[in-house]
Amino acid sequence: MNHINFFEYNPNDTSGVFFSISNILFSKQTKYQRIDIFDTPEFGRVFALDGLTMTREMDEFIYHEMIAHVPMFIHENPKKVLVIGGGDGGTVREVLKHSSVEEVIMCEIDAEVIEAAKKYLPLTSCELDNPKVKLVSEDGSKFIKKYKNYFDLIIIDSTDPTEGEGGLLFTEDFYKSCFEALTDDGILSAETEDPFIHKDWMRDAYKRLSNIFVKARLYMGYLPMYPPGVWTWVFASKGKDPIMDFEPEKVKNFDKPLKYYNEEIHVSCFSLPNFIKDMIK
Ligand code: AAT
Repeated sequence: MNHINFFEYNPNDTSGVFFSISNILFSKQTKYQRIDIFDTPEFGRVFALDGLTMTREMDEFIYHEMIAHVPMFIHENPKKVLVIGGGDGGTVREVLKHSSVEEVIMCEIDAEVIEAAKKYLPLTSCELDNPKVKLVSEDGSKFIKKYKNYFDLIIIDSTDPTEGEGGLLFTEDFYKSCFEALTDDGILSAETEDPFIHKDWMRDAYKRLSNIFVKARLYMGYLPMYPPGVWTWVFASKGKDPIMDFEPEKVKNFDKPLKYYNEEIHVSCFSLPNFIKDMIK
């Protein structure tokens, strides 16, 4: 038995998960948060912020494919993409699978996350040195205000909104700035938490996005790395519909490998169970 364990507490501090650590690679308290990167016997390499799993090798592909490809396949020709947060690079990796993309800006508040990812998380950070990528270390809620009518796609890959800087990426004012930074056929996707332990945040994020955007649809996926194993995102646009404007052939003919997302998941992820429909009514 391995006695060096990682305990991850849910927000109420009365439940959580644990797993063994086989090797610690990096630990540091930065200006913004505590970063830990370590290997585990079961889940591969884990990247945690303030004691919460952000990504792990075994199943990060689910999160990153769902946040990126659902909106990417609806936009006809996404050229300019902004990723807010997402410092491990997983979302940028997925965005760059689309050959139409000319420029990706990743605005990650904590430069030390980017640095650590480049060094210790090669599987997610593999495209961060791509010449199409521009890395910015700024608060996304301030950075976004510099742009009007510029991005085809904005992806909000942020930490939980409970406290600290992460909260800035869940306000209606921030979503409004995103709307203004998008072109007329622009699309946004955002991570919007889970329907159990963060259900109020999920509902609020969805409602706020619905107030600002012409269309907003919540979608769902299975995600073992975040308790309780199911996760949601929101697709929001100035008109494009994630089902009516979907062309399954584009996904079928896609020339890059995808491990979770496919043309059937694209449609089915928008089918919500009754308890979630009730929550966001
Ligand atoms: N794909 C990585 C998964 C993450 S990491 C989210 C990132 O958002 C963190 O690196 C954090 O430093 C960054 N971040 C937080 N606030 C801001 C901000 N205001 N501006 C820019 N970047 C920010 C997210 C996983 C979801 C967690 C689910 N439990």
